[in-house]
Amino acid sequence: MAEPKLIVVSVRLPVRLVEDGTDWRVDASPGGLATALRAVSQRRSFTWVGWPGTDVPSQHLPAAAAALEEYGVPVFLDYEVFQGFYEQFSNQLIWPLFHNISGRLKFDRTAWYQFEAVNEQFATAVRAVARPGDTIWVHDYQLALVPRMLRESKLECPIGFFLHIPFPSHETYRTLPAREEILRGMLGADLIGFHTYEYCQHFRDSCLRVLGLESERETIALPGHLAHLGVHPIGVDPQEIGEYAQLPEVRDQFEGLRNRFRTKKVILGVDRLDYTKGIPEKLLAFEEFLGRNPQWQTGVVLVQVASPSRTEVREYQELKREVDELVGRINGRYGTFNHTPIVYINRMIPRSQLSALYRVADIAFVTPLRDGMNLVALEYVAARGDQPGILVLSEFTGAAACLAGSRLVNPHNISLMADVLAEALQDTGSAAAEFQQMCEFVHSNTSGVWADRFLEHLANVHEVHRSGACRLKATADFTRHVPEVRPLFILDYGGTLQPHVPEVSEAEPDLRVYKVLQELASVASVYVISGRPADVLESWFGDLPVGLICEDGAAVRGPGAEWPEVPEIDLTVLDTLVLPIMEDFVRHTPGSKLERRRVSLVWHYRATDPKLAALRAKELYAQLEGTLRGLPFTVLAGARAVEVRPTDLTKSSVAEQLLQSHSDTHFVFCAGNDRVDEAMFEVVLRSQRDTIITCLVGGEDTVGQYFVESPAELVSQLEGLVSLWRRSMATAPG
Ligand code: ADQ
Repeated sequence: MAEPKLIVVSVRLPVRLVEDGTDWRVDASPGGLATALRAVSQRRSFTWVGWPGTDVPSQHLPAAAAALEEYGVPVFLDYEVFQGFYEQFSNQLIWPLFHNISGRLKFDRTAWYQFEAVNEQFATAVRAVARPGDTIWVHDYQLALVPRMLRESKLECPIGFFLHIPFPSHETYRTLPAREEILRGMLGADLIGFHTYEYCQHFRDSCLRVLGLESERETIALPGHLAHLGVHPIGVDPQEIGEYAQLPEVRDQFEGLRNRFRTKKVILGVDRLDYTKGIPEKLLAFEEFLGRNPQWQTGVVLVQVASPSRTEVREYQELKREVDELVGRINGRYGTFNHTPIVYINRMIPRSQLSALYRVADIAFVTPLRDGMNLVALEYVAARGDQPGILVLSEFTGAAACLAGSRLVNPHNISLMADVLAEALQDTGSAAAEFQQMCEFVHSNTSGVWADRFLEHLANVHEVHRSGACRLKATADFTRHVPEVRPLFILDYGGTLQPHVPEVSEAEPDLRVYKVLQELASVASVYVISGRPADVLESWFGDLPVGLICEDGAAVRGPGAEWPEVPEIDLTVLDTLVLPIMEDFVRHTPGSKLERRRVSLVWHYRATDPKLAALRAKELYAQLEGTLRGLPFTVLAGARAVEVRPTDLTKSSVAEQLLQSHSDTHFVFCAGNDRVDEAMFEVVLRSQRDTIITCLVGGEDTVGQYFVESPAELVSQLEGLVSLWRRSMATAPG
C-alpha cells in the first residue's frame, strides 16, 4: 500500500505555468508557504493541489497538465469564474473585511456563486487524489469552504485549515454576506489554525453570535464533528536567510549599499503594495519626522521596497498613485543635490538582494494597518545575524503578539510614529537586549517548526477524535437477538426523538416516532421523558404501552399504569433562596427571563446577548450551587437555561429509580440531547449491565459512547434494531 501522503491545498501552486510558443514550461515561484513546507516535503510523501497561475485554453489542458505533473495537481480555472472567485469575492470582499477595512467592500451574488464553484473544484481535485490515512492541509481564506466540502465526502483523512490573514472581530465579521457559509466551511476542518490568540477568540465569538455555537477554549462541537482550534504563528527560515548572506554577490551588494549609505542611518520598509500595509501612513510619519528633526534631514534615508500587487484592481492603482505622489512630494521638499530622503523601489527584487538590504538597515519600519503575521518583520531579525537592529512594528500585526523587543506603534497615529522613529534613531547600536528577545522567537519558531507543530497537533486531535464517541450503528453494533430479559429504553423526547420546535402546539410526535415506540414496546420496557406536563404526554402517548415521565422527572408512571399521587414537596427553598437570586440575574441580564414550573424555577437566556449570557449562566450556576450546598435541590445547566429542582425529581434520579426497578435486565439504552441528559448517561454508565448504550443526539462531544446527528437518525437506528430483533424472534425455534 502507498505511504500516506500530505496533501497541501492552496490557491496557487508553488510554480507558475508559462506559455512558450506552442508548448508550456514551468517557472519556479516558491512563495513563503513553499519555503515553510520544504522540510516537511523532504521527509514525507507530498502532493500540492493548486491553480497554476495562468489561464489555459481548453485545447492546451493536456499539455499543461503534463508539464505540471511533477509539481502537483493543477486546478485549471475558467478566466471569468476566476475573476469572480479571486479578484472579487476573495480580494474585494473577504480581504478588506478581514483586515477591518470595510469601506472597500464589494458584494456581488455571481461572485459568491463563483467562489463556491471554485472551492468545489478544489475539493473535487483533492478527492481525486486522497486516500484513507492521507493528511489534508487547506490554506487560507480563498478556500474557506473546502474543509466542509471534504468532510461531507467522508474521506477518512485528517483535515487541517490554516488562516494566514487576521480573523476580524465579530462586529466586523457579521457584515459579511455568506457569513454562515464561511464559518461552516472552516468548521469542517479537524483543526483550524490561526497566527494569534486574538484571531482565534474572534473566530469563537463569531461562531457563537452568527451560528449560536458555544465553544470550549480549544474546541467547537458540531453535530457529528468536533472542530479543534489552534494558535500557530508562522515563522521564517533563518538558515536559508543566513545562507543568502554568505553568497558572494550578496556580500558585494551589502558592501555596495554600506558604502553608499556609510554616513547615514538606514530605515527600511518592504511591503507588497497593498492598502493594508500602511505605506502612505509610513511615508507621512517619515515626512513629519524630517520636518520636526532638521538635524536628521540629510543623515537618514528611508529605503521603501514595494512590490506591485493586484495591479488590475482600481484600489491598488489608486494606492500606487498616492504612494508615487507622496514619495515625490517628500523627496522634492527634503532632497538636495547629494541626498534623496526616500529611495523607492517599485518592483520585486530577488530574496538574496532583500537579505543584503535587511543587513544594511539600522531600523526596519513595518507599519501595516492590519496584517495576519508579517513575514518581513521576522525576516529582518533573521537576516541580521549577530548585528542587532531595531524593529518599529505596527501593533496591528500578528508579529506584534510574538516579538517582544519590537517597538510597537499605532500606524493611525502619524505623530507618534514620527516620535518613535526619532527615539529609535538615537538608540541604534544600543538595542542589543531588545534584539536578543526578538531572535529568541524567530530562531525557535522557524517555518519548519511551524509546519511540524501544526501537523502534529492535527494528528493528535484526529486521534482523540477517533477514540471519542462512535456514530451509532445499532444493527451492526449490538446483539442480533432480543436479550432474554426485556431490555430497558430510557428516551428523552424533545430534541431527541422529535426535533425541537418553537411552537409548543407543533411538538406532538409524528407518526414515525409513534410507530417506532409502539414496536419497541413490544420487545422492551420503554420510558419516554419530557418536560411537558402529564396531561400532554397522555394525549400523545396514552395509547401506547410505554412508561412516561413528565416535567423532566417530576413524576413517573409505568406502562399502562396510573400516574402516582403527587407527593407533598416542600418548595420553600425555591421561593426563599433561589427566586431572589434569579430575579437579580433577570434584572441585570437584558433579554433573560424567569419561568416558574410546578416543581422548579428556570432562568432562560435564549434571547440574551450570547457572550454575556454564557458568562452570567456560569456565575448563576456557581452562586446557586454555593447557596444550595447540603440541601436536597439540584442546579441543572440545560439548553440556554439554568434550572433548580428537588434532587429526587431530576432525570438522573428517575434513571436511577428505573435501573433499580429493572435490576434484572442486562441491556439498557439511553438517549438524550443536552447536558442534563448527559448527567443521566453518567448514572446509566455507572450501572452494572452487560450492554449499555448511551447516545447523544446532535454532537459527538459527549460522555456517552455513541452519537447520532439528528432525531431522524436516532429514530431510523431504533427502527433498524426493532426490525432485526423481530426478525430474529420470528425465526427463533419454538
Ligand atoms: P503577505 O500579505 O504576502 O502574506 P507578508 O507576511 O509581509 O505578507 O509576506 C510578504 C513576503 O513577500 C515576504 O516574504 C517578503 O520578503 C516578500 N516581499 C515583499 N516585497 C517584496 C519585494 N519587493 N521583493 C521581494 N520580496 C518581497 C500573507 C498574510 C501575512 C502573513 C503571510 C504568511 O497577509 O499576514 O504573514 O501570509 O502567513
